[in-house]
Amino acid sequence: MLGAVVLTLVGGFPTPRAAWGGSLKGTVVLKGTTPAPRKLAVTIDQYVCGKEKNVEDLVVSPQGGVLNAVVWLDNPPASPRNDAPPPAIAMDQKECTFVPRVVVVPAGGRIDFLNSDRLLHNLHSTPNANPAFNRTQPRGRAIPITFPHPEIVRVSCDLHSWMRGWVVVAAHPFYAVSDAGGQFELPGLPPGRYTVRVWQERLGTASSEIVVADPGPTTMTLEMTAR
Ligand SMILES: [Cu+2]
Repeated sequence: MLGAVVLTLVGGFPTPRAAWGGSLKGTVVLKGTTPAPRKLAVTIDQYVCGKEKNVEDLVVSPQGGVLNAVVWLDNPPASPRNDAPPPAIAMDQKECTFVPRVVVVPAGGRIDFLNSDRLLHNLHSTPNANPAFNRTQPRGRAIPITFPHPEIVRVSCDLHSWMRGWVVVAAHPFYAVSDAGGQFELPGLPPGRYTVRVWQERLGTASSEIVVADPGPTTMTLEMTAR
């Protein structure tokens, strides 16, 4: 996970970078004491899964940066129409872990769920707005699933209780996932005042107001609190 790049969603929507020169760069940080990392013992399928797993529902850098937080604008600028089909995005299962753990897909876009492990997984989710799925998945079988509606969808495997993945279905192009340093970037913004929202699976949500200037980049820190 360390060294992961900032993931910024542009595919499937018009590339906003071409439209406006403003940019919002920021860091998601955990305020206060970082909870100690947790491990859990693995009792089945150790030959693939290993003997223990790190519980990665909250990964914080030594500087307090939060990995895998999803940041978006509550009041996005209007973006030009784009008829290109949304790209396919993959979420793999490796050593009994969803990789990447958090992905953003535009509404109407598709995730190809993969299984690189030499054992059976099961892909299970009961979203609210999107269709539910519960599929057994042998090694090498790709399962494409389309997500029509904006929502945060939790994905799990019934065979390996610790496995957790998140599909964030985006309503517009201005979403980003924070990297291992907690950093994110939302490019292609016109100047203006925005409400920036952040969600992290264990920390919940927070929001903050920011005025984006042109030329940029404008920088901000989004603080989250352990609970
Ligand atoms: Cu599994």
